[in-house]
Amino acid sequence: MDINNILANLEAKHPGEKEYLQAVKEVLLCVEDVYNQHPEFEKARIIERMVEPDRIVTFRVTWVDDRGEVQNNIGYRVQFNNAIGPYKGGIRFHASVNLSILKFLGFEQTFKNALTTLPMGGAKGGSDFSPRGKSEAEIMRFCQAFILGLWKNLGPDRDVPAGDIGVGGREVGYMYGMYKRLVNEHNGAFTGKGLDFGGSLIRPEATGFGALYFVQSMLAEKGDDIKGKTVAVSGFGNVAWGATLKATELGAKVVTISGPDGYIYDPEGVSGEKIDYMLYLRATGEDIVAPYAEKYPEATFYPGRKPWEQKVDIALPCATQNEVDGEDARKLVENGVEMVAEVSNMGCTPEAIDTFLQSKTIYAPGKAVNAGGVATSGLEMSQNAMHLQWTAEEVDDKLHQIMKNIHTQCVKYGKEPDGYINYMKGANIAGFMKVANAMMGQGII
Ligand code: 2IT
Repeated sequence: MDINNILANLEAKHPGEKEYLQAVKEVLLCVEDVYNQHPEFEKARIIERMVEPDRIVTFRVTWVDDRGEVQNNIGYRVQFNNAIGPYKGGIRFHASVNLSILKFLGFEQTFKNALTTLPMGGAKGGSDFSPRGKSEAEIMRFCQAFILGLWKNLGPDRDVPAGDIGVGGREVGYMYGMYKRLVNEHNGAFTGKGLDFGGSLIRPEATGFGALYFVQSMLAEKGDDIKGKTVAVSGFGNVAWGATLKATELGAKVVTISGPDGYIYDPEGVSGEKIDYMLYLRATGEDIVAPYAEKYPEATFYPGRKPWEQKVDIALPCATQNEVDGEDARKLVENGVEMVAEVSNMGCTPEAIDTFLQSKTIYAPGKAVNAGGVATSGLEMSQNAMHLQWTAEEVDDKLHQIMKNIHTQCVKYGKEPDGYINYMKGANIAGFMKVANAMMGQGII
């Protein structure tokens, strides 16, 4: 495989799609060696077929705001790859959403979903709609208008969306409600639904819980334990909440959370009612964390800064892509961070990852660490298909097993001769091999 040639061709076809090209480059660099050991892959042009989405749906979303004014947004669904199962992946509502971001997310999702071992292909969707400051009624009307543009492409065996940034249980409920009305079927074509209409127990917690199970495995691999560790978390949404909840339950101390306005340092730890307060902060819809330091005076608010300047044992980026850059990584390493587990998708820039790998700091990528979210979505699909509901313990046990298994796959493909585990390489190779083999088995299509 000539990586430079493939990337140059992609760049010429999709100029300026920097997040997408970044995600593709990372995977290609990791799988180059195994790919070259399989001439049949090259013959079938597996890489060229895998880096291009199967299909992209783009649509106008028109809705009326509370002042009676007509608003227009763009909606997208990137159906990336369905070699392993129906298209599956979240919907993101954020002002920054564009095709490059959704293509990178759909590409990553394909390998992540393969790692879960459940039958799910990869997809991602969303809109440049910003939920910040919108009323409940505006959110509902937007969700309904979004589904009007997308519903024909969805279905439990076709494409199953869920939440992501800006889309939680409330938005999934509104979207699924409109979808159900249009197809006249209660078929579970969304995951992350409310518990009263087909949702799975533990799905809200799953991304954060799964991430901490993965961190436990990483620590156990080096004969260590999470008890007493200090943890820096970024973000304050659903993922940061679940991670903080489980880290605290396991005996670690989470000392930071963050928002677009800056970060909070709480030396006493974000625990107990403070974890619930994150949910309250999120529900205000203002997208700021500053009020935490007013409510809890032991905490300090650092406006416009990121938590990676604090000395901690474990760093858990839980906010968004490229939130840890080279300089942040250098600060973390200088302060002796023991491990960095990305819970956000592609949370670290390539420069940050290089800094971790060169200093032999343990680093694991989002597609492994955060796979518990979509894995539990897969479990929700199973429950819907069987028309039953598992207990929280059943779902949590399965999630635990899945995360352990992903860790084992990463070690299998990522262990280097000196014993250092390159989790990025391990996750990318394991995910790639499964997707490649599934595509090979289904012919040239
Ligand atoms: O990035 C992700 O894996 C998600 N936003 C969850 C996707 C899903 O289908 O549950």
